[in-house]
Amino acid sequence: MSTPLFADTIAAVATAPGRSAVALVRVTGPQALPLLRALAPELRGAPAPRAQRLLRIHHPDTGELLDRGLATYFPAPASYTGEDTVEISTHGGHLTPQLVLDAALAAGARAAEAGEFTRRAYLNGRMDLLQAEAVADLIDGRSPALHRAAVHQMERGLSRRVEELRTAIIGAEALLVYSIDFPEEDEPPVPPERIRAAAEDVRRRIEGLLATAPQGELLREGALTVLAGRPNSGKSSLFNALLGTERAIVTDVPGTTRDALEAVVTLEGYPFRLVDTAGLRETEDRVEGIGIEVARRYLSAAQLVLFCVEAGREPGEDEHSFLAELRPEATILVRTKADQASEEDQAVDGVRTLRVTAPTGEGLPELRATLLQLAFGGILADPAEAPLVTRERQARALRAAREEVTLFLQAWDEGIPPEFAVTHLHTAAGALEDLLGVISTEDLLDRVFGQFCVGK
Ligand SMILES: Nc1nc2c(ncn2[C@@H]2O[C@H](COP(=O)(O)OP(=O)(O)OP(=O)(O)O)[C@@H](O)[C@H]2O)c(=O)[nH]1
Ligand SMILES: [Mg+2]
Repeated sequence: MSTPLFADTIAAVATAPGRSAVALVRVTGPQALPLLRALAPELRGAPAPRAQRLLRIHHPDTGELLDRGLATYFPAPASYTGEDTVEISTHGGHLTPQLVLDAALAAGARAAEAGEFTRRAYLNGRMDLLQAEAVADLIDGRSPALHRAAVHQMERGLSRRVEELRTAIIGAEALLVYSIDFPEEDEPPVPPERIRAAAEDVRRRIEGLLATAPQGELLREGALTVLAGRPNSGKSSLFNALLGTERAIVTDVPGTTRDALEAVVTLEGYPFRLVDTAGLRETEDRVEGIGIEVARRYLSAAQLVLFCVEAGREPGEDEHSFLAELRPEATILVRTKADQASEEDQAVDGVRTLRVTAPTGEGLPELRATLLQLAFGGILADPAEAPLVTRERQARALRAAREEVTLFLQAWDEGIPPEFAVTHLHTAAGALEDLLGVISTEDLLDRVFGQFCVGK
């Protein structure tokens, strides 16, 4: 067996603190098994790998009985971290897991830092950096859609694609090196068009992955959806109806909502950041004026706008000109209070319109379906579970790779000698290696693992 990378043994409570049936204390490192023996002197011989064993857990110094728990021994390398690992399921609650952890520390373990288990898993070659990020997404993700993307990424969906790209670049590099090494041959060993085509193909595939980045960011952040319209047009009522709770104050006094209210809601498994805003009108009131300013700021950043106009009321000049400023593909004209007007309203040219009655929920299913389609249509249309670029780090590395391949193509077309042009391909492959974490710096690892929770 290879020598372990880490000499020290670390321990942490891997479950969230608080009242619960069970909790998990994890220990990993070369001393994991001796440490378990120190906590459970009744243990004789080597425990069967990966089998649970009911043991009394004692403090190693005082001998005090702390709990009875199920311990599992995972010998290296078949463990999460790739090292000898012991997991002890203790009773939950505020005290017991902490006391068992203290006992493990007294027996010689060091308290693990956030993300340290996964960092070791990565450094011991149990997963690549993209998979480690997927683990974090799996823990932090709040929408089923991001969860699906994370599971896909944990199964190396994105990693495989990046590896294929890297292989393709290295292949093109090899063709070039061949021409550099045998310059005396009359016929170029590899036709220049073939090298150009290979590089262009790589660039297209990088573009394809990068094209998923906006969708990935949407899944992470939620689609910013802003409710806007004149005072009293029913924005807050609609906001509450979409949330399913009475979050915003609703009254018949125009100008009720002063500040922007924000809430995250999951519609059909996809995340939306809904914002209710102050009604738009000319006002002398300073507080209301500031609220309207805030509303405008949200509107300029909005991915989707629900522009509310009561059914049965002809939109005014102000509303028409406001609508004209919005992007039609990102706007829904919501005719609110549909219960108060039986007649269909005249359509506004080029603007998608829906009728809703917030208090009864009429029209809401159609509104939800439309929101889903507008914000996440791209993902919905591609059920093939295409890997998604979900983080800025990933997008940055892919952009760097694309840039270098483009520079290579320019150099190639300008007839720059291959031994110089090839450096761009080399750098492009390097960017993809950073993405996978083939070679990584401490600094990069701190950034990736610093956001994890302790015990993972
Ligand atoms: N009949 C009926 N009344 C509604 C409906 N939606 C809202 N209302 C009423 O319209 C009034 C204004 O509703 P709000 O939701 O507070 O309107 P708003 O656009 O948030 O108003 P501001 O915050 O002042 O800009 C309240 O009295 C609501 O009860 C509806 O679908 N049908
Ligand atoms: Mg309101």
